[in-house]
Amino acid sequence: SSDTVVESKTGVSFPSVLGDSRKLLGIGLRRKSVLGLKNIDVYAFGVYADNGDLKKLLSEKYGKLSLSELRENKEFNEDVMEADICMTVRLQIIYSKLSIRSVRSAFEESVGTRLRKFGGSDNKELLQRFTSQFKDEYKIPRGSVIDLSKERGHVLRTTIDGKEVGSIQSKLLCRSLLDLYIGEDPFDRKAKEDIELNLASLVQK
Ligand code: DAO
Ligand code: DAO
Ligand code: DAO
Repeated sequence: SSDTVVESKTGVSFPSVLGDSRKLLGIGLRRKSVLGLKNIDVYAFGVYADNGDLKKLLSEKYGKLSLSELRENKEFNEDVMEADICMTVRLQIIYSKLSIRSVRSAFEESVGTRLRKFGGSDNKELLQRFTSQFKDEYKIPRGSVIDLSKERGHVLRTTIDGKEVGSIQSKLLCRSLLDLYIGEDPFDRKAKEDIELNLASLVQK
């Protein structure tokens, strides 16, 4: 239907709006190579941002640039990741054998790299605080929906199948998380391009 968007490779569908005002900007796939032998599809993701926040916080600075100027503007992307914009990254799990242990180690690798990059070397404790929250009793079978929602004031709220599992106020964590999807070395380049194009058209006046 017109109010969902389907990821073509996996058939997973995403609503085009979450809540009242978070708009879907792009969808993609998180893959991981195992032992250098094969790639597994771990989850499909959709990135959403609050339309009103985008306009309120970024239109004044960027609203008069053309689409192509915006897409080449590195500062625009930085501002999207740094500003106090409500956003959600929705993950829909595809890989059926996901253990908490592999979530923890993937997190240390992907998010950990960014925490060090943006926050300096002193973030071992922060990282451990996050991963220790991944309780071994959580179950994340194929089909699980994990929402990583950035709320007002850089609060990251995590839900699994609609049930809240935790919430952390950390600008550094929010920035690091968004970097996985729209930063310099994203999981899915095509998704990042789509997201940037949609962001640009939403802030245009
Ligand atoms: O079983 O060793 C293995 C491969 C599993 C790879 C898991 C990657 C996990 C990615 C993070 C998922 C976050 C919900
Ligand atoms: O894909 O490498 C990655 C990291 C994605 C962020 C994963 C966060 C998972 C939080 C929920 C875990 C609950 C057990
Ligand atoms: O410290 O209040 C707390 C509980 C935090 C729970 C954290 C859950 C998982 C956070 C995932 C971050 C994904 C980037």
